[in-house]
Amino acid sequence: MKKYAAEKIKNIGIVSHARAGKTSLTESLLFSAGHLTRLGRVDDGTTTTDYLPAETARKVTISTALAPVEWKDYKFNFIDTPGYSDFAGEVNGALRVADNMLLVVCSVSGIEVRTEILWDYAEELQKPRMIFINKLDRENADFEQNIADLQTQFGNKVVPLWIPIGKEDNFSGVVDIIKNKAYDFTNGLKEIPVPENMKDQIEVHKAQAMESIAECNDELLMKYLEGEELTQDELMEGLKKGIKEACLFPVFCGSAYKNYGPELFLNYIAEIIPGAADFPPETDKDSALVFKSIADPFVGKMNFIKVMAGSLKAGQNIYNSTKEKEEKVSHFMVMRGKTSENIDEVFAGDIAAVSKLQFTGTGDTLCYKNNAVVLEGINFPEPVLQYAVLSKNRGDEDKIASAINKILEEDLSLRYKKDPDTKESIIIGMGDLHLDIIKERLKNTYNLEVELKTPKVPYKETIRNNVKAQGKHKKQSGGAGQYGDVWLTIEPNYEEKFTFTENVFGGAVPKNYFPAVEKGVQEAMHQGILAGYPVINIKATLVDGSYHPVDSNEMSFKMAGILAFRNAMAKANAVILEPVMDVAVTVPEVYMGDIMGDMNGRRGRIMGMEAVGKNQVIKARVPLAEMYSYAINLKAMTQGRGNFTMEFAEYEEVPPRLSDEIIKESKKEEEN
Ligand SMILES: Nc1nc2c(ncn2[C@@H]2O[C@H](COP(=O)(O)OP(=O)(O)O)[C@@H](O)[C@H]2O)c(=O)[nH]1
Ligand SMILES: [Mg+2]
Repeated sequence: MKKYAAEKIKNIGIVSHARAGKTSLTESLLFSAGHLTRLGRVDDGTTTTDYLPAETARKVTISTALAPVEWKDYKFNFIDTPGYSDFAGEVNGALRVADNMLLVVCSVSGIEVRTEILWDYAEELQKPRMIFINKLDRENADFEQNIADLQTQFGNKVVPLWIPIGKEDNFSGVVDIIKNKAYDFTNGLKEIPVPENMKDQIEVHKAQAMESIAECNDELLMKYLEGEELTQDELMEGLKKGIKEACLFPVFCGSAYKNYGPELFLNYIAEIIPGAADFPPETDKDSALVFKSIADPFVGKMNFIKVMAGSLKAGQNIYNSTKEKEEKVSHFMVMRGKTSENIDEVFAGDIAAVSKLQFTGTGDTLCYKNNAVVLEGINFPEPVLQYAVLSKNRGDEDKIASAINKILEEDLSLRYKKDPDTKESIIIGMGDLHLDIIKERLKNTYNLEVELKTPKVPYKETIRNNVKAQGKHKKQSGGAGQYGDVWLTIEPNYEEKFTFTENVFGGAVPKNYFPAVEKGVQEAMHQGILAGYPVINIKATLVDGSYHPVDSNEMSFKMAGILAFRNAMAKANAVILEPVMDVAVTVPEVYMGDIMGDMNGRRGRIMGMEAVGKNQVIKARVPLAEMYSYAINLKAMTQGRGNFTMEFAEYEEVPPRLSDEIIKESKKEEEN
């Protein structure tokens, strides 16, 4: 592939609600530019960018893929992203490096939840964006309704540049309302006369477009307000500037499936969409940001990069400034779906891939050591759906852990940890689809079968009363005897997990046995007497005891400590504690009532709420036991508009009924 200057490179992240047609549109753009000999189909698993086995099997995109298009003397780097919110991290990575966002809207479905969320995200980033209304060939496609909805939702700076000719099955071309030209798509791209019967419709849209364009440009606005017509050149220039400044959002349309529109669309991208050189560089030091990584035993390890300034040349001296490690690069690659072409150097504004790096992961900066810089990384949403990972086959546990650790290298929306209390391996992902795919990958790629189950709650036990009890360990069966005898007081200690002191008079227990007694108490605390959970918040004091000059030893006093603790706990009004979380739920206001009602059902206490932008944030204290399915329930309650965070707050006593249940459950487990 030839070298392109930043002025000729345009990076475009394609995003939408799932199934609006991103992958199909990407395919038809590649096809229209002559990069493909036939137009692949998502449903046949033959597209360029849905190439992973998990993608062709499900017919959905789960991983960002690159689709560079060479058009005239330009290079457009299209980035096809997944639509499901489970893979929002992939989208964030793509939008971190794409100067433009192309939002695809299905004409039949119109604005969907992810359409809104993605728009809001782009708004936050002040990212230039354009809209492609797709599937105009389908029954019930309604372009005018789409425009009305988009303008209601996102404002009158959403400006249709094309108006479709014909509807549904008869959709055949478009009219450019600014240049007043018409095109037919049915037999390749062909210019045709503007249909007479569309003149009124065109006039209405053109008047609106003129007003919107003028509003984004002071000079044009003056002229416009004085009642002068804006010329076509002025409109085009105003449009270009408005798009770059994320003030105007042009709308294009067509049918990816029929390949109606993409070729013309490429011309407009060349003409009016800002290029890599139109934005101020983040740095002046040669550097690139890794925005996606693949770690697959078959593909190998691969990192996708965008060069932010200068250039990076293959060689021994590439420096990962984030990890502070040197990397060897034998060559870079231009990727198109899964096919690649090797190159030696990548220049500012361009996107490429690099394989076999040792230390490098997503979000890292690659540069040169003698002129290093660390670029801003990528914002990944915190995953919230957790399961315990259980191996279906005994003995696979270590292999599962190492396979998941491999996957973690590429997937920054995934967490994996061992729960120190329950000893379970916990995986945390973005949603069921995400974790389902991980599970499938473990099976298909690593031949490891796992089951995902609701994690065990790490309950604890503690006491409510101050008590004193004895523990006596005595054995005299031939040979050397064993003798240890202690009196212990235990009391609740809300500040700390455990403290141990002694208050022994007159050497009733010799000093050198104190540590053994403490050890015994600590050991006994690993398993409470109610249901076997660890005991916390205890202050224990050794107050008295007795010893035997010959038979006493450390072991015996440790045993005495264990017995004393158990005896004491039995009398101390022991209770079961559960972890309670600080939860913050962010939802549009209309869902507030539902969220609060649902929180009651989860034994949650509302702690407060506040308005943040157009959303409400509800803060609540909720037992962890009630939160394991919340990611799924919240999605269902809000159609995916809500999200939440949670972190550990404190341990609280479980209500009596639940306590009985937990105790019963533990007895059952003991019997098994
Ligand atoms: N009729 C029609 N179907 C389309 C069009 N574009 C995509 N599709 C279909 O819509 C479904 C989802 O398309 P896909 O490209 O995977 O959407 P994505 O999830 O946004 O990548 C597939 O079955 C496509 O064949 C279109 O323009 N017209
Ligand atoms: Mg797709």
